[in-house]
Amino acid sequence: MHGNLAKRAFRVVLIKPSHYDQDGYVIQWLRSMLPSNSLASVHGLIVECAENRVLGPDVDIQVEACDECNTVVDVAGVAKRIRAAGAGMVGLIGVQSNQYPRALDLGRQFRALGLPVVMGGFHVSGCIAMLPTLPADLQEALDLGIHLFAGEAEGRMAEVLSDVAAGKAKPIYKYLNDLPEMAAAVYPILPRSVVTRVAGHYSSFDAGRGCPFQCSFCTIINVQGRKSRYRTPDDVEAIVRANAAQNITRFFITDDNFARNRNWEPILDRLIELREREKFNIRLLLQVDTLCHRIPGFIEKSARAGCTAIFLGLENINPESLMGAKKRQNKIWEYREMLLAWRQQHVMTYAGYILGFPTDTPETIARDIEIIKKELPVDILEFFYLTPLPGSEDHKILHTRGVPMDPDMNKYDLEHACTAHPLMSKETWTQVYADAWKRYYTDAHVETIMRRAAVSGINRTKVLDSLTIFSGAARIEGVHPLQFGFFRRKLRTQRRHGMPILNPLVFYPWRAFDFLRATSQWLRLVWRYRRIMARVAADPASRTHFDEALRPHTGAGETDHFVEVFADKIPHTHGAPVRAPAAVAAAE
Ligand code: B12
Ligand code: SF4
Repeated sequence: MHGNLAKRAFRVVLIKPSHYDQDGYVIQWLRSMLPSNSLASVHGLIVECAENRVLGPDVDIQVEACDECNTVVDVAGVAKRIRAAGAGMVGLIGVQSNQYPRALDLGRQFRALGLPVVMGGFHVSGCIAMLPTLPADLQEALDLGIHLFAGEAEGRMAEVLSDVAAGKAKPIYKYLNDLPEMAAAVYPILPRSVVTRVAGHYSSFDAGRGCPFQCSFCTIINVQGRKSRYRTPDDVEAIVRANAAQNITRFFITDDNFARNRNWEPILDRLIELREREKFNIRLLLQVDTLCHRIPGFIEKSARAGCTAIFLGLENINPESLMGAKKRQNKIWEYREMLLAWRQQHVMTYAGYILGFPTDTPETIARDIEIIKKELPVDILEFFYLTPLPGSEDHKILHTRGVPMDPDMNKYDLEHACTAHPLMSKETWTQVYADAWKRYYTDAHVETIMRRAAVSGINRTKVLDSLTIFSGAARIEGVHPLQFGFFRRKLRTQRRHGMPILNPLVFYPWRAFDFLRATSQWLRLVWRYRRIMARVAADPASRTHFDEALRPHTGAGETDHFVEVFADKIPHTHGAPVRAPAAVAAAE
């Protein structure tokens, strides 16, 4: 209808920046492992602006999107396409603190070419929400002429585009106190060409935002709020149908805690209908909390709706650490029951485990990992440093007290020690982190996990592939599995600002050696794990495998051994097992 009117174009190029590895090269893969929901959300918003012709009936808004984790950003090419359109802007999307230095470097290059740049995401929002003054790194962006967007962009994108198009964009857009409703919010959808760069062709959407809990290391509650907001089941169905129309039916639902989404049941019912009646081949990856098994029907319906794996914030098994971080909702005496409930539905479990709570020492961490291996039926354990992420209460407190924190945001990826620990030196903490991966992913424990998968009817190949990636990513590639992908790319010229671009004669031999080293380590790991799987498959005992972690509680008041270890640390809240430490000592 507007075709004849359109005389001008405005090109929006959306880039989700990656971050730098320890050598200063962009962490980038041929295929990344997980999709970016921030990119999908902002893409949806620009498409809405284009459909509504918010820049006038004669202006065609064009949009392109890429995730730098799986796509090389050609800065000159982007500039050329925007110039060819006649006008446009670059959007740096969903920038987390660890991605901020990379985002700034990209912004610097685009600004040098005279292009308008707008940046949003958790670093900008978290800092502006929690800190009394603008930190120096955000000021640096403003000095480069980059516009900052704090808060959520639903309902605000038209204003930003109009301001940029008119050359009147504000230095900072601040919408932190005015969180948009999620009912009827624009759909986060990416074109198939962007989604297929993610291994397994996973896309994503958020069925809700905000979380009612109060963990002190978390930034989410300070940016997206503690009041949960939800999409309607109709909207979720529409998102799934729109993706299915492009042959995409696998989704990472990025709600930090889908179990606390008030609409979880009608949403799952809708997905179950799509799967069972219309034969949509839906697969879901969910993030849930450790109390989700108490919600009647939640786990069963998740599995029926296509959930094959969940991420859990187990965080720690020491109640003292959990209380210290205000993670009061994690009840360690219920962990096993919760994990067994998922196993019963053949769903694989990934649990995050944080190292470096104030009372942690190398000995307690080693002890706790051994306890988990023996007593909790979790499949994948992933380790993180306790990190004062900008936007969290922890960060605000350290900042206010003037406690030194690492000034390099690139390190706020939960894989580095960013501040001092009361009991461990930085070297010890770093060693503890490296040792944790080794300690959990021993061949013997990998075999136990495979046997547990066999007896629980969990897809063994899926478990094996995850074990391979989670065991190897940090040790072989030096990156956390959540940042992992397939076939690492290191571009000589894409190096961190201020670091030298190496001579090709130095770079390529180094890169060839680096590639061969990693490839041979991966091949050896894959071969070893395949042999373990073959052994488990061939052993008839696998079908009847049983160990302590798989033993359900049989009677009231019965607890795991590890709960007894921490008996004197368990707060006497409702439902907690009451046991005197002395009695434990006697029992041992
Ligand atoms: C899904 C997710 C991932 C996915 C995908 C990443 C993504 N952003 O989509 C994966 C698994 C890859 C991931 C990994 C990590 N994540 Co993550 N992740 C999330 C999660 C749960 C949801 C992200 C999301 O979709 N949010 C919804 C979108 C819509 O919100 P948004 O990004 O803020 O975008 C809105 C606005 O900011 C704004 N906006 C954003 N960009 C732009 C750009 C422009 C131009 C404009 C105008 C507006 C705008 O508009 C958007 C729509 O409203 C968040 C928590 C959360 N609730 O957000 C953590 C979160 C973003 N992740 C976090 C972290 C720390 C990580 C990791 C570093 C740690 C780890 N090991 O897990 C890794 C490393 C990632 C990497 N280097 O690539 C932190 C970041 C905190 C911080 N200060 O940096 C968060 C906040 C969780 C937390 N622990 O506090 N993550
Ligand atoms: S449960 Fe997760 S999302 Fe909620 S406050 Fe704690 S860390 Fe944040």
